[in-house]
Amino acid sequence: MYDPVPQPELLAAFRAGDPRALARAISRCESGRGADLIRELYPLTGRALTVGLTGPPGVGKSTLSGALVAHARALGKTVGVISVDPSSPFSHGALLGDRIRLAEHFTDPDVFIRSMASRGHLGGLAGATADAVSLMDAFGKDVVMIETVGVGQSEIEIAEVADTTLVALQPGSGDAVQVLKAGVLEIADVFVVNKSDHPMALQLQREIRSMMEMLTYAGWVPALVSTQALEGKGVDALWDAIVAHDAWLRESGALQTKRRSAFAHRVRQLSLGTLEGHVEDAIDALPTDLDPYAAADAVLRRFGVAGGVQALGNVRAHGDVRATVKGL
Ligand SMILES: Nc1nc2c(ncn2[C@@H]2O[C@H](COP(=O)(O)OP(=O)(O)OP(=O)(O)O)[C@@H](O)[C@H]2O)c(=O)[nH]1
Ligand SMILES: [Mg+2]
Repeated sequence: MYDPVPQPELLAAFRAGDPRALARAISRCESGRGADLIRELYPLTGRALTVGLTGPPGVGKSTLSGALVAHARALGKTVGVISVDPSSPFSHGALLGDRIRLAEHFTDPDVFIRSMASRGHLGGLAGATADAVSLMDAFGKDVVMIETVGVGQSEIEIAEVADTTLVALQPGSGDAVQVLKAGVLEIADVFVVNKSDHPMALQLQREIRSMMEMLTYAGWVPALVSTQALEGKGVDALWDAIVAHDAWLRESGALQTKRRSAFAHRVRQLSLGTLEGHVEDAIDALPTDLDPYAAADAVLRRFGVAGGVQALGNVRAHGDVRATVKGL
């Protein structure tokens, strides 16, 4: 996409609070040309309350987002909403649905809503989405919410993007079991039982409590809130739980640790994403007569990894491949 606005003009408009500049900045990051913008604006980040909201399809995430936006606006806070669609960049149905559910906020200049696809960007969810969060934060939004559909990696990754992660579940759907399977239990700072008007709502609450009993929590114990997003019921309690978690993060010092880990995750995703491309190129260029280890050595030598595959082998023996990745 041709984007004719030069960087200095874009930055000036961004700093002047022009929402079109924010939109354009996000697009630039989405198309992989955002490094210079992020470099300029990164010092302005770190102030927003960032809230990730994940859960299975149809649980009511967008309705909840809408209700939370209304709540935050009533408190005088400016809000950014990022709706991530991990399935496909062309899922207009979902976007249309979100448009309807968030419709009342589209005309509010203090609410900025953006849908984006998580696939096809350098760094995955943590790449494009984290850039968008940074931009909304730098733009001065008090609250930034990120909605992702809970299918696989993206719902786990949201915990690396947001300070506070909400996991929404709905009664009568076997959601609790799904959550256990997918490893989502560990990322929830707040469990939201939405559709509390459903007859199985209490049952789901009990299931979540007994799942939580299987874990030992060192610091924060996840809050459990039930909501009826359509009616806005329980949204005040949900907001209070978000604020309580944020306060705990700040008071306990966990915020710093969490942000450092989020930063590392982002850098790792960006560099590994780039490296992967280079590795593919190097593999394409290999002679055909090498065994796999010699070939990998040749590839690794191109990136200056002393010791080649042997280095990885040593670490693998210690059962920690990640350490090698970190040590690269
Ligand atoms: N009964 C009941 N229905 C609700 C409630 N909250 C949301 N819904 C309905 O549930 C359906 C799905 O809501 P969405 O907000 O689109 O759910 P979502 O999780 O964003 O869905 P995807 O983005 O497609 O994964 C809609 O028809 C909502 O009207 C609630 O508290 N009670
Ligand atoms: Mg939705």
